[in-house]
Amino acid sequence: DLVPVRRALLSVSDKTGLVEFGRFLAAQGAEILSTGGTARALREAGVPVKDVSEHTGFPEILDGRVKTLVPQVHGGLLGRRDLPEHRAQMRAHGIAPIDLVAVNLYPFEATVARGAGFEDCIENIDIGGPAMIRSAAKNHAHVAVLTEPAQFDAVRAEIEARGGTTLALRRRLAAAAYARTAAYDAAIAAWFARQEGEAFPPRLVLAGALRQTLRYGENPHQRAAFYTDGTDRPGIATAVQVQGKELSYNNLNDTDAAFECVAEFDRPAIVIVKHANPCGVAVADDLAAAWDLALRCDPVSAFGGIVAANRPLDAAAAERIAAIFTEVVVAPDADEAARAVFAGRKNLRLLLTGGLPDPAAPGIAVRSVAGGFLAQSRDAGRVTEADLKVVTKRAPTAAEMADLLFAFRVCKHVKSNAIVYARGGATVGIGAGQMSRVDSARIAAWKAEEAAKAAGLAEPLTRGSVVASDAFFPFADGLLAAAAAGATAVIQPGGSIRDAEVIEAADKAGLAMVFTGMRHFRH
Ligand code: 93A
Repeated sequence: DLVPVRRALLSVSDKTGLVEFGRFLAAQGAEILSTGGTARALREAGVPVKDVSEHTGFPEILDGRVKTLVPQVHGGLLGRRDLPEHRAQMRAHGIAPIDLVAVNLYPFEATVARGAGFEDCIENIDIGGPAMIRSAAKNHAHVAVLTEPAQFDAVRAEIEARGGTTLALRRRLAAAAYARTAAYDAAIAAWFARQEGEAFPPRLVLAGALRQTLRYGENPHQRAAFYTDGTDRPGIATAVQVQGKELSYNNLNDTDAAFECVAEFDRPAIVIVKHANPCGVAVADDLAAAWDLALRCDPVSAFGGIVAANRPLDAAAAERIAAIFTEVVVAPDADEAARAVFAGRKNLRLLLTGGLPDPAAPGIAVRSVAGGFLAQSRDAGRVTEADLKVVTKRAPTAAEMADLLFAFRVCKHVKSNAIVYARGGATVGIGAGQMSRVDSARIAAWKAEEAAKAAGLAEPLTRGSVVASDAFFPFADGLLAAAAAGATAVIQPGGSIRDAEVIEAADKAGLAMVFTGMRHFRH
């Protein structure tokens, strides 16, 4: 299965390593065919090369749009050397076999990334290159195909050692080749969809680039990897890990949950996450104060948690955070003093992202189901005071109103059924992921009682709090459970057929209640 390289076709936009590789092939006695710019670069370096147009007897035409899209090239790549019939046809049509192809494509992705105009992007869609890559990869039984400069060395080493390419190497290269053309077309499709003004492409376009292979997935028997989507949206995908152990799948998932939540707030904010749910969220005048308030909500769960901040970390905040066992800290940045504090906690993973995710940014959320994918636009919904409708006799006070909006924004990041109690810019009880809304309300209140006992408080912090519900209360029971826990005001989407009943119960209990008209389910 060894294929010596008698004829090679080199056609590369990125000319890195080209001359060295070409010189090596020429020294092996290979005939080198090349397209315009590649041939020029080789010739200038003194590497013997033949223009593809000379080889095929057909000139490069249409501004280079047709350079290699000819039977002499594709026949030379696709013809089976093991079939006498193929060999006879190739001879009859003057088609010479090509044993190795090195192609890297017009830089479409880079052209888009530098903000080039429509026409420029279109011209940078490579047609001939992917065609050659796909032909050669299909015929990997006889042809080696290289798609990036990083592969030159391995191929060269094998030819030096064995006098040709092995089938095993050619198959590996073919797999990489199809991954490259698939990603290339996905990038083009995603760009086209954006040109058409679609925030949400009708067909799912995954143009992911591998960012990191992970040791395992949610559990040790699952394999996992982390891909970026090419949007460069600040967040986990742009994070630089400053210190600490390797990040796991669960770390990344939890860190994203914390960071996307903390980005919702304008004031200095801290979010602590466990198992993808916030267990403490607070805003305050500075991060250290926000940390103290966030931790108070559920200090037991916060142990071993993930902490996100929406401001560069300073020493005061870092010292507070480092005082308890924390798995990951993520923030836009950290000053020298804060970094020095974390440096003393060797196992703590510190991630700095250079920015915050934009909660209002369009994007796609994907999950898999048996045999398919579910895709939806991100939940970019944000309720403001202007959206609220007061439905009770009593309207919320200004202080209640601020906490209501805060609590509802937290709710968006808590798994449904979500109930969030808040007071003074901090969560004081969070009920997540229950199948019954009234259970979420009770669990949140019970956790607040436990936290109060542990802290030696006379009464739970839910006394005099407000409460947010991610979806409407289907019955009055959940609302009454919140009132029993001491909530004085309620925020919820409304829209239940029993709204009238729920409003009446709120009025009877002296609660103020507002409807958002927007639901924030999250599963
Ligand atoms: O314009 S193309 O789509 N048509 C072609 O026939 C063709 N053949 C090679 N692009 C084509 N290529 C691409 O040209 C290669 O993929 C490579 O990126 C580039 C190399 O051009 P040059 O050698 O002139 O720099």
